[in-house]
Amino acid sequence: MTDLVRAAAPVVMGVLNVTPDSFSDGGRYADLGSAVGHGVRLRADGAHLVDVGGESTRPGSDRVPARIEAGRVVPVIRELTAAGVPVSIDTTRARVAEAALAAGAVVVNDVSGGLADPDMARVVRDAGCPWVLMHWRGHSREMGELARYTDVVADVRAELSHRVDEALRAGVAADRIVVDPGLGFAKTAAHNWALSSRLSELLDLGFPLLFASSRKSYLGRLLAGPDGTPRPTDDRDVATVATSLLAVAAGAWGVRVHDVRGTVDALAVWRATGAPRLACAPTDSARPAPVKAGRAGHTTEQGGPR
Ligand code: PMM
Repeated sequence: MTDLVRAAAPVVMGVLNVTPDSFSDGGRYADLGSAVGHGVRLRADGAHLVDVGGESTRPGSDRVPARIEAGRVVPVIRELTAAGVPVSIDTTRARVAEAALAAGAVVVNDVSGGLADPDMARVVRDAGCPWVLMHWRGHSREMGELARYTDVVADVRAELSHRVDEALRAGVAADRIVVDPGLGFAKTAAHNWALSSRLSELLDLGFPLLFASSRKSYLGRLLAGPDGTPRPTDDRDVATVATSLLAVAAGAWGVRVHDVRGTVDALAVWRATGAPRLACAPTDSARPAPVKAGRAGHTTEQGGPR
Protein backbone atom coordinates (compact mmCIF):
# COMPACT_ATOMS: atom_id res chain seq x y z
CA MET A 1 0.00 0.00 0.00
CA THR A 2 1.40 3.37 -0.95
CA ASP A 3 0.98 6.55 1.05
CA LEU A 4 -1.24 9.09 -0.55
CA VAL A 5 1.06 11.73 0.85
CA ARG A 6 4.63 10.69 1.27
CA ALA A 7 6.50 13.06 -0.99
CA ALA A 8 7.03 16.71 -0.23
CA ALA A 9 4.58 17.48 -3.04
CA PRO A 10 1.22 18.75 -1.79
CA VAL A 11 -1.74 16.81 -3.15
CA VAL A 12 -3.54 18.46 -6.05
CA MET A 13 -7.15 17.40 -6.45
CA GLY A 14 -8.68 18.31 -9.82
CA VAL A 15 -12.40 19.15 -9.91
CA LEU A 16 -14.70 17.20 -12.21
CA ASN A 17 -18.36 17.98 -11.67
CA VAL A 18 -20.67 15.72 -13.64
CA THR A 19 -23.63 17.96 -12.98
CA PRO A 20 -25.81 20.25 -15.07
CA ASP A 21 -25.67 23.07 -12.50
CA SER A 22 -22.38 23.39 -10.57
CA PHE A 23 -21.36 27.04 -10.25
CA SER A 24 -18.23 26.85 -12.36
CA ASP A 25 -18.16 23.78 -14.60
CA GLY A 26 -21.84 22.79 -14.45
CA GLY A 27 -23.09 21.27 -17.71
CA ARG A 28 -19.65 21.14 -19.31
CA TYR A 29 -18.99 17.49 -18.56
CA ALA A 30 -22.51 16.12 -18.47
CA ASP A 31 -21.86 13.35 -21.02
CA LEU A 32 -19.60 10.41 -20.34
CA GLY A 33 -17.07 11.08 -23.09
CA SER A 34 -16.41 14.71 -22.16
CA ALA A 35 -16.31 13.92 -18.44
CA VAL A 36 -13.77 11.11 -18.87
CA GLY A 37 -11.77 13.21 -21.36
CA HIS A 38 -11.57 16.05 -18.87
CA GLY A 39 -10.60 13.74 -16.00
CA VAL A 40 -7.79 12.24 -18.08
CA ARG A 41 -6.66 15.77 -18.97
CA LEU A 42 -6.62 16.83 -15.31
CA ARG A 43 -4.47 13.82 -14.49
CA ALA A 44 -2.10 14.60 -17.39
CA ASP A 45 -1.87 18.18 -16.07
CA GLY A 46 -0.59 16.77 -12.78
CA ALA A 47 -3.61 16.08 -10.57
CA HIS A 48 -2.91 13.40 -7.98
CA LEU A 49 -6.65 12.83 -7.65
CA VAL A 50 -9.64 13.69 -9.81
CA ASP A 51 -12.60 14.61 -7.61
CA VAL A 52 -15.82 13.43 -9.27
CA GLY A 53 -19.09 14.93 -8.06
CA GLY A 54 -22.65 14.28 -9.21
CA GLU A 55 -24.61 16.72 -7.07
CA SER A 56 -24.16 20.47 -7.12
CA THR A 57 -23.45 22.14 -3.79
CA ARG A 58 -23.97 25.63 -5.21
CA PRO A 59 -25.68 27.86 -2.63
CA GLY A 60 -29.44 27.53 -3.00
CA SER A 61 -29.37 24.43 -5.21
CA ASP A 62 -31.87 21.59 -4.72
CA ARG A 63 -30.85 18.03 -3.95
CA VAL A 64 -30.94 15.33 -6.63
CA PRO A 65 -32.10 11.79 -5.85
CA ALA A 66 -29.29 9.36 -4.90
CA ARG A 67 -30.13 7.20 -7.91
CA ILE A 68 -29.47 10.09 -10.29
CA GLU A 69 -26.32 11.15 -8.46
CA ALA A 70 -24.91 7.61 -8.61
CA GLY A 71 -25.95 7.25 -12.24
CA ARG A 72 -23.92 10.35 -13.10
CA VAL A 73 -20.70 9.44 -11.29
CA VAL A 74 -20.33 5.66 -11.43
CA PRO A 75 -19.73 5.24 -15.20
CA VAL A 76 -17.23 8.13 -15.15
CA ILE A 77 -15.34 6.66 -12.17
CA ARG A 78 -15.27 3.24 -13.80
CA GLU A 79 -13.71 4.61 -16.98
CA LEU A 80 -11.27 6.91 -15.21
CA THR A 81 -10.14 4.07 -12.99
CA ALA A 82 -9.67 1.86 -16.06
CA ALA A 83 -7.55 4.64 -17.54
CA GLY A 84 -5.37 4.67 -14.41
CA VAL A 85 -6.70 7.93 -13.00
CA PRO A 86 -7.00 7.98 -9.17
CA VAL A 87 -10.46 9.24 -8.25
CA SER A 88 -12.09 10.71 -5.16
CA ILE A 89 -15.86 10.72 -4.90
CA ASP A 90 -17.43 14.01 -3.86
CA THR A 91 -20.65 12.99 -2.15
CA THR A 92 -22.50 13.26 1.15
CA ARG A 93 -24.38 9.98 0.61
CA ALA A 94 -23.15 6.63 1.88
CA ARG A 95 -24.94 4.78 -0.90
CA VAL A 96 -23.28 6.85 -3.59
CA ALA A 97 -19.89 6.57 -1.87
CA GLU A 98 -20.27 2.79 -1.71
CA ALA A 99 -21.10 2.55 -5.42
CA ALA A 100 -18.23 4.90 -6.27
CA LEU A 101 -15.74 2.87 -4.21
CA ALA A 102 -16.93 -0.30 -5.91
CA ALA A 103 -16.34 1.43 -9.27
CA GLY A 104 -12.74 2.23 -8.26
CA ALA A 105 -12.74 5.48 -6.28
CA VAL A 106 -10.02 5.55 -3.61
CA VAL A 107 -10.98 8.54 -1.47
CA VAL A 108 -14.32 9.80 -0.12
CA ASN A 109 -14.67 13.59 -0.14
CA ASP A 110 -17.68 14.38 2.02
CA VAL A 111 -18.62 18.06 2.19
CA SER A 112 -20.92 17.30 5.12
CA GLY A 113 -18.10 15.82 7.22
CA GLY A 114 -20.25 12.78 7.89
CA LEU A 115 -23.25 14.78 9.11
CA ALA A 116 -25.57 14.31 6.14
CA ASP A 117 -25.64 10.53 6.20
CA PRO A 118 -25.14 8.54 9.43
CA ASP A 119 -24.07 5.51 7.40
CA MET A 120 -21.08 7.24 5.79
CA ALA A 121 -18.67 6.43 8.62
CA ARG A 122 -19.39 2.72 8.27
CA VAL A 123 -18.80 2.81 4.51
CA VAL A 124 -15.50 4.64 4.89
CA ARG A 125 -14.36 2.47 7.80
CA ASP A 126 -15.11 -0.74 5.89
CA ALA A 127 -13.38 0.53 2.74
CA GLY A 128 -10.37 1.71 4.75
CA CYS A 129 -10.05 4.69 2.44
CA PRO A 130 -9.14 8.31 3.23
CA TRP A 131 -12.10 10.49 4.17
CA VAL A 132 -12.15 14.25 3.66
CA LEU A 133 -14.29 15.72 6.44
CA MET A 134 -15.35 19.21 5.44
CA HIS A 135 -16.83 21.75 7.84
CA TRP A 136 -20.55 21.92 7.07
CA ARG A 137 -23.67 23.17 8.74
CA GLY A 138 -26.44 22.30 6.32
CA HIS A 139 -27.46 21.64 2.74
CA SER A 140 -27.16 24.29 0.04
CA ARG A 141 -30.71 25.59 0.39
CA GLU A 142 -30.25 26.57 4.02
CA MET A 143 -26.54 27.29 4.38
CA GLY A 144 -26.80 31.06 3.81
CA GLU A 145 -28.71 31.45 7.07
CA LEU A 146 -26.21 29.31 8.94
CA ALA A 147 -23.23 31.63 8.41
CA ARG A 148 -23.24 32.92 11.99
CA TYR A 149 -20.19 32.55 14.20
CA THR A 150 -18.75 34.01 17.38
CA ASP A 151 -15.22 33.54 16.05
CA VAL A 152 -15.36 31.73 12.72
CA VAL A 153 -11.95 30.09 13.05
CA ALA A 154 -12.45 28.90 16.62
CA ASP A 155 -15.99 27.72 15.82
CA VAL A 156 -14.99 25.87 12.64
CA ARG A 157 -12.07 24.30 14.50
CA ALA A 158 -14.33 23.10 17.31
CA GLU A 159 -16.97 21.73 14.95
CA LEU A 160 -14.36 19.99 12.78
CA SER A 161 -12.79 18.52 15.88
CA HIS A 162 -16.18 17.11 16.82
CA ARG A 163 -16.57 15.54 13.36
CA VAL A 164 -13.13 13.96 13.70
CA ASP A 165 -14.02 12.56 17.12
CA GLU A 166 -17.20 11.05 15.72
CA ALA A 167 -15.29 9.47 12.83
CA LEU A 168 -12.73 7.98 15.21
CA ARG A 169 -15.49 6.71 17.47
CA ALA A 170 -17.06 4.99 14.46
CA GLY A 171 -13.82 3.11 13.89
CA VAL A 172 -12.27 5.17 11.09
CA ALA A 173 -8.47 5.10 11.39
CA ALA A 174 -6.86 8.41 12.32
CA ASP A 175 -4.45 8.18 9.41
CA ARG A 176 -7.39 8.17 6.97
CA ILE A 177 -8.79 11.54 8.04
CA VAL A 178 -8.32 14.82 6.20
CA VAL A 179 -10.04 18.02 7.36
CA ASP A 180 -11.29 20.94 5.27
CA PRO A 181 -12.57 24.35 6.47
CA GLY A 182 -15.33 24.33 3.83
CA LEU A 183 -14.79 27.74 2.25
CA GLY A 184 -18.10 29.16 1.00
CA PHE A 185 -20.23 26.63 2.89
CA ALA A 186 -22.22 28.65 5.43
CA LYS A 187 -19.40 31.22 5.22
CA THR A 188 -19.36 34.83 4.09
CA ALA A 189 -16.41 36.27 2.20
CA ALA A 190 -15.08 37.69 5.48
CA HIS A 191 -15.32 34.23 7.06
CA ASN A 192 -13.39 32.70 4.14
CA TRP A 193 -10.61 35.28 4.47
CA ALA A 194 -10.38 34.78 8.22
CA LEU A 195 -10.09 31.00 7.76
CA SER A 196 -7.50 31.46 5.02
CA SER A 197 -5.34 33.76 7.11
CA ARG A 198 -5.54 31.67 10.30
CA LEU A 199 -5.01 28.18 8.83
CA SER A 200 -2.44 27.39 11.50
CA GLU A 201 -5.25 27.20 14.07
CA LEU A 202 -6.95 24.50 12.00
CA LEU A 203 -3.69 22.70 11.26
CA ASP A 204 -3.26 22.57 14.98
CA LEU A 205 -5.96 19.87 15.02
CA GLY A 206 -3.17 17.57 13.87
CA PHE A 207 -4.77 16.31 10.65
CA PRO A 208 -3.88 16.95 7.02
CA LEU A 209 -5.87 19.89 5.70
CA LEU A 210 -7.44 20.27 2.25
CA PHE A 211 -7.89 23.84 1.06
CA ALA A 212 -10.57 24.39 -1.62
CA SER A 213 -10.95 28.00 -2.71
CA SER A 214 -11.17 27.31 -6.43
CA ARG A 215 -13.20 29.94 -8.33
CA LYS A 216 -15.38 30.59 -5.30
CA SER A 217 -17.51 33.72 -5.15
CA TYR A 218 -15.41 35.49 -2.51
CA LEU A 219 -12.62 35.60 -5.10
CA GLY A 220 -15.07 36.96 -7.68
CA ARG A 221 -16.05 39.67 -5.21
CA LEU A 222 -12.44 40.50 -4.39
CA LEU A 223 -11.74 40.99 -8.08
CA ALA A 224 -14.98 42.85 -8.90
CA GLY A 225 -14.91 45.47 -11.62
CA PRO A 226 -15.33 49.20 -10.93
CA ASP A 227 -19.13 48.83 -11.11
CA GLY A 228 -19.04 46.08 -8.49
CA THR A 229 -19.73 43.22 -10.91
CA PRO A 230 -17.97 40.09 -9.59
CA ARG A 231 -15.25 38.61 -11.76
CA PRO A 232 -16.75 35.67 -13.76
CA THR A 233 -16.03 32.18 -12.42
CA ASP A 234 -13.67 31.06 -15.17
CA ASP A 235 -11.56 34.21 -14.73
CA ARG A 236 -10.69 33.51 -11.09
CA ASP A 237 -7.92 30.99 -11.62
CA VAL A 238 -4.99 33.31 -10.92
CA ALA A 239 -6.57 34.30 -7.59
CA THR A 240 -7.22 30.62 -6.92
CA VAL A 241 -3.57 29.80 -7.52
CA ALA A 242 -2.53 32.62 -5.17
CA THR A 243 -4.80 31.44 -2.35
CA SER A 244 -3.83 27.80 -2.90
CA LEU A 245 -0.13 28.57 -2.80
CA LEU A 246 -0.50 30.62 0.38
CA ALA A 247 -2.41 27.74 1.95
CA VAL A 248 0.30 25.24 1.00
CA ALA A 249 2.96 27.59 2.34
CA ALA A 250 0.96 27.77 5.57
CA GLY A 251 1.04 23.96 5.80
CA ALA A 252 -2.00 22.67 3.88
CA TRP A 253 -1.79 19.03 2.79
CA GLY A 254 -3.56 19.60 -0.48
CA VAL A 255 -5.65 21.87 -2.66
CA ARG A 256 -8.81 21.22 -4.68
CA VAL A 257 -8.76 23.20 -7.92
CA HIS A 258 -10.29 23.48 -11.38
CA ASP A 259 -7.08 24.78 -12.96
CA VAL A 260 -4.68 21.94 -12.24
CA ARG A 261 -2.03 23.06 -14.68
CA GLY A 262 -1.70 26.56 -13.23
CA THR A 263 -1.62 25.19 -9.70
CA VAL A 264 1.01 22.57 -10.52
CA ASP A 265 3.15 25.27 -12.19
CA ALA A 266 2.89 27.50 -9.13
CA LEU A 267 3.80 24.63 -6.83
CA ALA A 268 6.84 23.88 -9.01
CA VAL A 269 8.00 27.46 -8.48
CA TRP A 270 7.37 27.16 -4.75
CA ARG A 271 9.35 23.94 -4.61
CA ALA A 272 12.19 25.38 -6.68
CA THR A 273 12.58 28.17 -4.14
CA GLY A 274 12.94 25.63 -1.34
CA ALA A 275 9.24 25.17 -0.51
CA PRO A 276 9.25 28.10 1.92
CA ARG A 277 6.76 27.93 4.76
CA LEU A 278 5.01 30.94 6.21
CA ALA A 279 6.18 31.87 9.68
CA CYS A 280 3.06 30.38 11.26
CA ALA A 281 3.32 27.04 9.43
CA PRO A 282 4.09 23.98 11.52
CA THR A 283 7.49 22.43 11.06
CA ASP A 284 7.63 19.14 9.15
CA SER A 285 8.23 17.23 12.36
CA ALA A 286 5.00 18.66 13.76
CA ARG A 287 3.01 17.71 10.68
CA PRO A 288 0.42 14.96 10.91
CA ALA A 289 1.17 11.42 9.82
CA PRO A 290 0.68 10.68 6.12
CA VAL A 291 -2.72 9.55 4.93
CA LYS A 292 -2.71 6.23 3.15
CA ALA A 293 -4.83 5.44 0.12
CA GLY A 294 -7.40 2.75 0.64
CA ARG A 295 -6.40 0.08 -1.82
CA ALA A 296 -3.30 -1.22 -3.43
CA GLY A 297 -3.21 -0.47 -7.14
CA HIS A 298 -5.23 2.73 -6.91
CA THR A 299 -2.76 4.96 -5.17
CA THR A 300 -1.28 8.25 -6.24
CA GLU A 301 2.23 8.42 -7.57
CA GLN A 302 4.98 9.72 -5.37
CA GLY A 303 7.54 12.38 -6.09
CA GLY A 304 5.15 14.95 -7.48
CA PRO A 305 2.76 15.06 -10.38
CA ARG A 306 3.53 13.64 -13.79
N1 PMM B 1 -16.40 22.73 -2.58
C1 PMM B 1 -17.22 22.31 -3.55
C2 PMM B 1 -17.38 20.93 -3.82
N2 PMM B 1 -16.70 20.01 -3.13
N3 PMM B 1 -15.15 19.49 -1.46
C3 PMM B 1 -14.32 19.88 -0.48
N4 PMM B 1 -13.65 18.95 0.23
N5 PMM B 1 -14.16 21.19 -0.15
C4 PMM B 1 -14.83 22.17 -0.80
O1 PMM B 1 -14.67 23.36 -0.44
C5 PMM B 1 -15.72 21.80 -1.86
C6 PMM B 1 -15.84 20.41 -2.15
C7 PMM B 1 -17.97 23.32 -4.36
O2 PMM B 1 -17.21 23.74 -5.45
P1 PMM B 1 -17.37 23.14 -6.96
O3 PMM B 1 -18.74 23.50 -7.44
O4 PMM B 1 -16.29 23.81 -7.72
O5 PMM B 1 -17.20 21.67 -6.96
